Amino acid sequence: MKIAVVGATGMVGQIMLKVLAERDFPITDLYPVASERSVGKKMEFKGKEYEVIGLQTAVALKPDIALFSAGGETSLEWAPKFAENGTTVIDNSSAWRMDETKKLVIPEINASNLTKEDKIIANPNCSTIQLLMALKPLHDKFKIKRVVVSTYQSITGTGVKAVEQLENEFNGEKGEMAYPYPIHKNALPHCDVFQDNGYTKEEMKLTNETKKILGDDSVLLSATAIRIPVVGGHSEAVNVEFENDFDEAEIRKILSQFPGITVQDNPETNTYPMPIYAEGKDDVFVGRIRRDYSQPNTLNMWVVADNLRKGAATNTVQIAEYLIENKLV
Ligand code: 2RA
Repeated sequence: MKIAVVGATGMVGQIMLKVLAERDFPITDLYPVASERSVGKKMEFKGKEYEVIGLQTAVALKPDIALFSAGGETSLEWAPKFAENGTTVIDNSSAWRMDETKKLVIPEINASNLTKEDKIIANPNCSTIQLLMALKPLHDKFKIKRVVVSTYQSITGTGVKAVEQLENEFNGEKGEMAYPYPIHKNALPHCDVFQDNGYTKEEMKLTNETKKILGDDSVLLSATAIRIPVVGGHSEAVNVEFENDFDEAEIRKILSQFPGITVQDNPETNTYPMPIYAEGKDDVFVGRIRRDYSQPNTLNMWVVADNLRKGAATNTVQIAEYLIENKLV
């Protein structure tokens, strides 16, 4: 397979290359693609040296699949150019997620909807992916009525500048600010930009993408997205009300049996998911599973995942693997 990685020099792009190598993805030709200022840079992949190329050059090479993590503007302009040239694009930006002609895919949930005609496929937002991995199997069994979720998001979701801001603040040094306030010893109720309705774009992504992936506009969701000074992954406190009552043991069994989920849940041994241990792994970790006794048919749980892996790079690569396995490219 001829594979382009667009945004290859970025944080997610680098993790995509790492995941491609780890999973021994069937690559005959690799095209690391980045902005003009990075063209000509050298990078190593599986012991071989590659030169970064520009977008126009990459389109002309007609890769079979292009894995994008280069921001919404680049995706809006260049994904169609790749697609018109026969390349299947899997995009990590928010550019195509709510486009009704594009599919929003978590392989364990809805990859079976994909066809050869899907030439631009959207990867959901990181906080959506881990949430839906936990919600989907429960929705199928108990029908979700309403979700209230608070996220505790890693600074790696913002990018390198945020990681550098935390390091500088930890070391008592001045530096460029990724956030309007210090992040060291702090929590910012502010991920992405505020909308007119008082919610941030990050919070509305959870609301809108959840409905699209479940294919059910009746599902209600209210989110608060918080940035905290951790690097290993995103954590989410999830309160979910079902149309129907449930049995806790059955909840655990359903989650344990869902591919890509690991249940870590035993208060007697202080067993629960934490970002420090989720980092570098591809599973979504679920714990603190307990009935919400304040209202009927309602459950609390805690969901943690590496936002750069299952939340972005690994989910993208898994979609590409599905396309190959099902001869859709
Ligand atoms: C964040 N989910 O964490 C967003 C973008 N990666 O900032």
